[in-house]
Amino acid sequence: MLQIYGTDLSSPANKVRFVANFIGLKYDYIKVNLRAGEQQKPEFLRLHPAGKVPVINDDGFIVFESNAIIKYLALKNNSPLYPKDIKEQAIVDQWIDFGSHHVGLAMSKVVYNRLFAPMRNVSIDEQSLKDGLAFLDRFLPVVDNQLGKNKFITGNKLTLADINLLAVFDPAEVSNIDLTKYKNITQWRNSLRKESFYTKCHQEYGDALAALKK
Ligand SMILES: N[C@@H](CCC(=O)N[C@@H](CS)C(=O)NCC(=O)O)C(=O)O
Repeated sequence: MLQIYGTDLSSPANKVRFVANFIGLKYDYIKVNLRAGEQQKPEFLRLHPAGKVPVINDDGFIVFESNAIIKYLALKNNSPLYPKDIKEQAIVDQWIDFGSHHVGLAMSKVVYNRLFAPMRNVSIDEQSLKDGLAFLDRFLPVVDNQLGKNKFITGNKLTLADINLLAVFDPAEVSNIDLTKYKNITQWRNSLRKESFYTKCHQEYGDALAALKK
């Protein structure tokens, strides 16, 4: 059976579970305790040489990097989440890359400094936080504008580009990032977060954080 290695506070790992749930795949979810350093154990480094989640093991076929994994799962299962037409696929790739390399990178600077650094008693990098917030101010209107044109990010069909961004935005509230001023993002996000592919993982990202603090 498909194995997904992840952890509840990892947006890239949750993204893989959202996609697997959407497609309707059966899988074992194997939690890797990053705080305990399990990702650096030799057996895990055999799956991911840099010791990161997510990784999948699909009957002996190992893949890491969440975007590579979700494309593999969608293609293998003939899912409309990743269209086969090369032009449609290029547009989905375009928004996946924009979502990860621009919005995701900006989010991660803020999330790291406001959520993970305090959790680990590590000092905050004020410049990195400032950069992250400035990039969000620049890129979020682009996403909001795009979502004002269509129901989903690339058109009228849900694709991997939406699920990628949904995962990227997941830690917004717990990191004090106000998305409510972006009306289209908020509407799109609220409706996707009601879907079972999402609620099978959590009601919201804050659940995973609350569970950790228990
Ligand atoms: N670009 C990677 C990001 C993977 C990543 O950074 N994972 C983090 C958790 S969100 C991790 O495993 N960190 C553990 C470590 O670096 O030791 C992806 O999309 O899969």
